[in-house]
Order: sequence, then structure tokens, then C-alpha cells
Amino acid sequence: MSLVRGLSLAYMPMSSVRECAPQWWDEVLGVAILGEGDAGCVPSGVPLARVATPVLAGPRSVCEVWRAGRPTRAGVHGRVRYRCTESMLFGAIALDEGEMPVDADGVSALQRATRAAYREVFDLLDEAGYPALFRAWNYFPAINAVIDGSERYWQFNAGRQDAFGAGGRSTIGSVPAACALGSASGPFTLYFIALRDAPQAIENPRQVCAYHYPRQYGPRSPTFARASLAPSLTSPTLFVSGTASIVGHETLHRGDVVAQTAESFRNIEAVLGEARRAAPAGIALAPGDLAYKVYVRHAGDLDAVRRCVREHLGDAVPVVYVQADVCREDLLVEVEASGGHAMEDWR
Ligand code: 3EB
Repeated sequence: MSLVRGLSLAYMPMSSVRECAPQWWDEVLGVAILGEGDAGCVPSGVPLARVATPVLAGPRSVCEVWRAGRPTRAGVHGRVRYRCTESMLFGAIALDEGEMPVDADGVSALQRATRAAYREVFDLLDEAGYPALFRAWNYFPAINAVIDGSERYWQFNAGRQDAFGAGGRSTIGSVPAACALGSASGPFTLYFIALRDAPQAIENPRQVCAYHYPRQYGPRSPTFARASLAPSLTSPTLFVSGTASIVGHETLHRGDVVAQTAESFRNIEAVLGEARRAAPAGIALAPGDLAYKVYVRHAGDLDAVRRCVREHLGDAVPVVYVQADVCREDLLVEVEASGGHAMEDWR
């Protein structure tokens, strides 16, 4: 792995991360601890997101480690911790909703936390010269709960859209790849990768663009693209956003987790088809060339989901399974992926 130039992703059990030498960390951009892990093994100065999504297979705690393939520089901006290279910046921020200043306008704490987190991020990106948000991972508890008449996922969408607007960023078209999942506990948590040069947003011809969803899915649309491609990185990289059993704008296969998983893969294949047309020749973007994170709403569905995933991908592809609530009550599974970069898992 030390020979890899450019971005790489490793899913590692906490026990292996603990054994890494100090110089190994020099090239680490950032880490997300999935599950129950103790953050003590990650040196201070490495941006860290703690994501309370229990790991469903393998070790109880998995570290998602992003490495740059070259030395990184670390910094702090407001509450955002980051590391960067010449071309990219990885950052993480967590804001406790309970500690948000009181608001007279009746805007929910989650909307305000989301807005504040993104505004700090955009502030950093503008100042440091990495204006293009490439990929954003969003986690917060009780995503499906209805509070004061609106779903928490809708409140999150409002806060995110507020911040994109306030930061002078487009809320349609050229938007980042993303995911938004319900965690078991913890603060509003955002981690992200941003670039100096704008990536290309990719949409899915089978799905309505999320930023054009009709009002029944909330008064403020989600701000994300189905995928985002950075062709000019040392290793041209593609992020496929969280992908679920949605065709057009509607959920398909209510109550059938296997059919939902298969539909999610049809969507991923459609997105990859679009990405291959936009990508430089030589970047491998077949389904089996990517690394995956699968969010399962009900832990008891793991075996059924895993069988279906293996039918699509075989056994040689890195896949991490975690428990998380998906943003629509009727969605039982969501799948994200990335490729083009080097990758490694613990098996
Ligand atoms: C969907 O397609 C399912 O709000 O950032 C997927 C990826 C979903 C990203 C987000 C939401 C988000 O609408 C949910």
C-alpha cells in the first residue's frame, strides 16, 4: 500500500490500525470509525469522524481510512479538522444539536446544526482554495423521526440547502455526491472530500435528479448528485452516492429487502454506465471494480442482503455492512461505492 500514489481507501479493523507505525499516518488524509471503536488509536491531527452505525459483519469496529499516497498537511478551521495535499482536502466536523444556540425563529436544532457545519466547511474550502465539494457523508440520529411536524431528514435538507445558498454554491446541477443516514446516537456528523478543480456530477437516467424531487419528499430538495467524477486526479476517482430502491422518484419493492437491494444495484449499474461515458479511458468502472458500504435498516436482514450483494459483485470486492436508518421510512437498504482509487479491505 505504501507504493500507491494518489487516493486510496482501506477498510481496516481497529486492531490493525493500532499496529500502524507513526510514519504510516503521515499519508493518511482522514479516518471514519464505523461502529463502536475507541478513537484513541488515531493520532491527534488526523481528521476523524465517529459514526455510530454498528458494523454487522466482521470486526465490531471498522476504520475507513483515506490515504493520499503522499505526505499531507494538517489544519483546523473553526470546528473543522482537515488534512490536505496539493489537489484535495479531507475534513470532518461534528456539532451537537443540544449545544446549538437558541433560535427565536423556530428553526429546528438539526437544521441549524447542519447549516452551521456546512457553512464552516464552505468557509474553510473558500479560504484554503479547495472550492469544490466532491463527496459528503452525513450522519445524525433519528433521521425518520417527525419533530414539530416535519421529518428530521427534511430539516437536514433545509439546513444543507441554506448553507449551499449562503456559500454561493449551486443547489442543482454541479453538486457533490453524498449520503445521509440515521446513526444510533451522537452529534450531527459530516465528513467530506473537497478538490481544487471541480469534479463532474453524474446523474442516473432511471431516477429523477434528487434536487428535483417533487414536494411530497419534503419542502426543500436534497442537494446531491447520483455520482461525482474527478477525472484529473492522479488516480481518476468516482464516488457513487448512497443508492436505494428508487426509480423515478418513487420507492419500489416496499417490504422486500432483497428486491430493494437488487434494484439498488440496477441503479448503480445505470450510474456507472453514465460515468464510463464521462471518464477517461483506462479507469475501471465495472461494478466489481469498486469498494462498497451497505447500509441495512434491520440487522436481521443482513444475510439476505449479503447473498444478493454477492450475486452482483462476487466475493473479491471490499464490502462493509453497517446498520443505519435510511432516509425514507420505506427504504430498507442503501448502497454507496467508490472507485478509480486503490483499495484494500481486511479479508
Ligand atoms: C435517495 O436516492 C435516497 O440526502 O444526501 C441518497 C444519497 C439519499 C444521498 C442525501 C439521500 C442522500 O433519495 C436517499
